[in-house]
This record gives sequence, structure tokens and C-alpha cells, in this order.
Amino acid sequence: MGLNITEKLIKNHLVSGEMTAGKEISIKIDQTLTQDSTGTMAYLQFEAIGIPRVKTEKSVAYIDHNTLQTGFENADDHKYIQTVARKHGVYFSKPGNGICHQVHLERFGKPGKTLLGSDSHTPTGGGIGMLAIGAGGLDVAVAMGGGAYYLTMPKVCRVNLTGKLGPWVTAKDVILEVLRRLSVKGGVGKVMEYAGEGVKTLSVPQRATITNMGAELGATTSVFPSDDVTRAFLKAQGREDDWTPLSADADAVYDEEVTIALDEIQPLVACPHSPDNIKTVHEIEGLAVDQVAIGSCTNSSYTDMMTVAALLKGKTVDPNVSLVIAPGSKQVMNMLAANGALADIISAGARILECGCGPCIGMGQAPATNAVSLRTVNRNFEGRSGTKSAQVYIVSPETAVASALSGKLTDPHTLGDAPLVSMPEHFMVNDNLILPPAPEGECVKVVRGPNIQPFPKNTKIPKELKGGALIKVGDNITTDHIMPSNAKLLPFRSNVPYLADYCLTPCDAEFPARAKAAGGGFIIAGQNYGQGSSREHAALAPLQLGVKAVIAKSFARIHMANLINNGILPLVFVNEWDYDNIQLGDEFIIKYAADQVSGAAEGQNVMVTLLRTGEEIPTRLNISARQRDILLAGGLLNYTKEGH
Ligand code: MIC
Ligand code: SF4
Repeated sequence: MGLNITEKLIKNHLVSGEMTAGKEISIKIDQTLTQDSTGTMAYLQFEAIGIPRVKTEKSVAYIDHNTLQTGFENADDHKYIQTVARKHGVYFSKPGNGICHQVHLERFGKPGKTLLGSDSHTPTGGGIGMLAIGAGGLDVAVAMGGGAYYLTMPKVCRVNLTGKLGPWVTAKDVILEVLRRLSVKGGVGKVMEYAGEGVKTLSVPQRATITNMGAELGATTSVFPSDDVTRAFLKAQGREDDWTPLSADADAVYDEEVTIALDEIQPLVACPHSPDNIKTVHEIEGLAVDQVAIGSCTNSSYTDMMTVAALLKGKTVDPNVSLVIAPGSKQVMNMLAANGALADIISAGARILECGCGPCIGMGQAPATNAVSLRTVNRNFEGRSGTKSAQVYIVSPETAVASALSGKLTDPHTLGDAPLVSMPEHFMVNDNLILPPAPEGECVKVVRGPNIQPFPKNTKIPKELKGGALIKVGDNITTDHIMPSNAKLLPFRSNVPYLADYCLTPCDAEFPARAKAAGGGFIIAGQNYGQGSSREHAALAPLQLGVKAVIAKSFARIHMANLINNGILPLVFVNEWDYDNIQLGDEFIIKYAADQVSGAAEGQNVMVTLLRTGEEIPTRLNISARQRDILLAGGLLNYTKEGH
């Protein structure tokens, strides 16, 4: 029987386990990436593990999130990451060089390799045939130290692309269509593998837009074949030698299949406050728009920006719209500046931001009260823009420009003939903002400013776990709810005690105070708890507040791993009605906690006693034997230090 691409990639990197969907496997990691908002924690953890030099083929530390330096904190973090990277064998991409996923695709990604990144949009690398997975910082730290990465063997969903995109319809519309069909939970436990005749009609940046937003499906990752299109892209980056072909065998089998007819897709929009809340642009055309933001790791490539420039050339942005544009990398910005496209963008009235995440993570450009903001980003969770009452809609760059010019949501078809933007034969290559690590043996002093605070560590599971229901939340709670990020909080990613005071406050402002007063307890949640970002802080802040377990209807992949890595039990209700019966303040006991956790690895339920009624609530802890030992040790760091 032939293999699909996912199976080939996994087979070539398999360290342990059996390639059967649902079983735990571990794989060798070739490359890692970190960014600054999760990176400080990842490097503190790497230092705690105590390995002198990274053991990967290439590890890169990017600075792209915390570039709004409103105080010393971000700059402190940058200094720490720069020096710690230099010391331990990690390449350092300076602030201004661009968004990690865009730069990694341009300069480092290689088909056929594995990439583990401390950012949920790491699957962008799947656009050039990498097995690229997002994870918590601690998992990335372990991988940097040469440790295998553990994951559940995914199912593989073949996304069969037929036909080709019509004018004004984009890769963004393709992934919004996939989200419309499958929802933000539709990819959980799966790899989305793109196949079919339509694949060869898509450029690498288009493929990367699609794999990037596979994160919004909750997928483990997404992947495209590596073909002549990939080769031409790498050649234009001066990296043809990094190319290898990769395709599924003709008789490969898949667990699932969906077909997307590219020529039937229309311009789409994800409405507030979820990336799967999809309508056609046509359906809500005419909606008055206050702000348009173009950029983010989803849509900030050279071809995206050249299209934007062509559409803006000789025109002026609507008087009521603020148009902000952040090109994805220095390479993109440099090329736009050299060929004059930047001048077209500037003279149309756009506000140019530095190459980084910027508005996507609320680092500046928070919209006005109740404003409508159209963005080319990948997430429109409530409050993520920095303004709780803002209504953020996700669109393609083409729809974004058409709307910025008219002042209302506009189908780009109204602009006439679509501009022809081709891939360049040669990208401008200048890696002078990428600093190589120090040669082995050179003494490097790691600089730690006052913003770098110790992070909380858990202890071995006690005999009995006791606590109350500190909060009860509904379905699809994101890590942006659990640990909000914006211009005021992101600077404190290296200071968990400070951040903990904001934990879950978008759901309940009293939660941190209640948790502290109670000395910790339990979180009760609905479906898909912890979707979105990979931020480990969504586990570290609850740990700081004494949270011992989260009981939910289901969990998102990365967050569940982060809870286990920090020794917090992710329990799943066996009977969903038990969720309805729990009230805020209810007290629980998990008797013989360590024994029950051990039993869970053998498939037994973990019984949680609800003291109000004396009832035993059955829950499942879906863990492997390795995860059992991690939980018993009180987290991955303790487990690793125990010599595993
Ligand atoms: C995001 O898009 O939510 C982020 C900010 O890039 C996060 C990482 C973080 O929280 O630092 C992600 O996607 O993992
Ligand atoms: Fe940065 Fe936004 Fe991409 Fe996250 S989704 S890496 S914040 S650009």
C-alpha cells in the first residue's frame, strides 16, 4: 500500500510508536523556530534543561511580536533572546526582519524536513512540503535539546483541489471555504493534506496562506506536495539546493476526503468573532468600514503586497478609513521599496508599519469603539485587536483594498480586471538582520533584565486533589481568553506572576482574585477549550493561580499538551450533562489522585467527587504512559530532570 505525504514525512522521522491514528508517536525534529512572545519562556526552559548547544539542524529565534517598545520590557526580552540564542547555537532574526513564518519560508524552510515552532501558525511551512507543527515553548525547548517531539498520530484528510481560482478569488478565500465547511474544530486530530489538479495552479505564498490558517481548523498541521512550483520558489530565493520532491504515492490511502472546486469559490469573509463564521462578501456588502489592516503571517508575502500596491496605484483611501499595512518581511519591504510599489502604497494614503505581527496581536492600531475593522489576519477573536467592542472581519488582501478605497465592504470584482502579479525570478536576498550563533566554545554572557522573572513550577501529584469550581465557561474558549495578549500585556510574557492577574478576565474579571483567595481549584469548560495560540502562558498563568485541573467537554491539541507539560490535569467529561449540573463554587475531591492518573493511562476513568451531592463524576484523561509519568512528576521539566 502506498503512502500519503504525511505518512512519508512521519515515517522518515519516526523515533517511537506505531503509525496508527490515535496512538502516541514521537518524531525527530530537524528545525525549530521561536518568536519573542513565547521565546523567552522557551529559552528559560532550555536553560533549565541544561544542554549547552542545540542539537537540531537549524534553530532560529525571531523577534516579531513584541516590537512595540513602550517600555523597557520588550527590549529586555530581545536582549535576553539575542544573547541566549548566540550562546546556545541558535540563529537570531533581529526585530525588523519580519514575521517568523514568512521569514522562515523565505530563508530556512526545506521540503521533507520537520519543523517545530513555539507558535500555532508554524504549519505555514507546510506550504513547501515540511511537516511543520506548532507547540508549547517547553516542547520546543526539548526538541532544541535533541529530544523527540511526541504527538498523537493524526488522521490524514485529503483536500482535493479541482479547477483553478477565478479572478479576484484568492488562497484566503480557499481556506475560509474550508473553515466554513469544517469549523474551528473540524481539523482536530488531523493533518490536512492538499492534493489534486488544483495544487499546481497555486503559488508557494498561496499554499502558505492555506496551511497557515489550517491552525484555525484545530488541525495538527497542513501540507502541500513539494513540486516544480516549490522548486521555482526556492530557486528564486537562491536555495534551489534545498529542494527535494515530495508527493503522495498513486495508491496512497486517506482517512477522509473533501473536495474543493477552486473555480466555484467566491470572495468570502469571516465575521466576528470566529474564523469559521463565514459569509460571502456579497451577502454583507456595503457594511461601513473604519479600519483596514493588511499584513500578518497569513497574507504579507511579496505577491500579496504587489497586488495591494497595484490596486492602490493612483487612488486614494476613503476619508473615513484608516488603512494600515505591514509587509511580512524585510525582503518584501526592500523589494517594494526598490521597485517603486511602496511609493504607490504610500501615496494612496496607507500607513506603513514595520515588518512584524503588529495589529494582528493587538500591538498597536487598536480600532475605535465599536469600529468595523477588515483584516487579512487569521484570527478575529473578540478583543484580540485591543478593542473589546471592535468588530473584526477577516478578508483577502484584494477585498481589503477594494473596501479601503470605497469605505465599505466591497467585492473586489467591482474593481474591473484583476492585476497580473507574477512571482519574481529572483527575490532580493540580504540576510544582514539574521545573526549566526557564536562558534562552539566561545564564552557568551546572557543578559537578563528585570523583566525576566522565574516561571512557576508544579510539584508531584499529591494523594488527594481538592478544590472548587473557580469558573465555568462555554464552548470554544480561546487562549486569547485564558491569557489575553495586547499592547499592555504582551510585554509581560516573561513575568508570569504579573500576567496571572489577567488570566481568564475576558470571561470573568473576578477569576484571578477568586482563584488566589481559594488557593487554587478547578476550571470547568465546554468544547474545544484552549483553541488558537500555542502560548504556554495559558497553562502557566492558571498554574501560578493554583489551578489543578481543567474539566472540559473537549480540548484543543496544543493547549492540552501545555496543560500536561505543566502538570495540570486536562479531564474530559464522560457525560456532557455533568457539565450542566456543576455550579460555580462547587467543591471537588479527586481521591487517590496519583493512582487514578496511573489508571487513566490504562483507559480507566478518573472519578471526581462533587461534594455538594456526593456524586462521582466520571472523566477521561486521554494520556499515554509517558504523559502519565509527566503528570505524576508534576510537569515535563521535572520529568526531564528526573533523567527521562
Ligand atoms: C497568535 O497568533 O495568537 C500568536 C500571538 O502568534 C500566538 C503565540 C503567542 O501567543 O505568543 C500563536 O499563534 O501561537
Ligand atoms: Fe504574528 Fe498574527 Fe501570525 Fe500570530 S497570527 S504569528 S500574531 S502575525
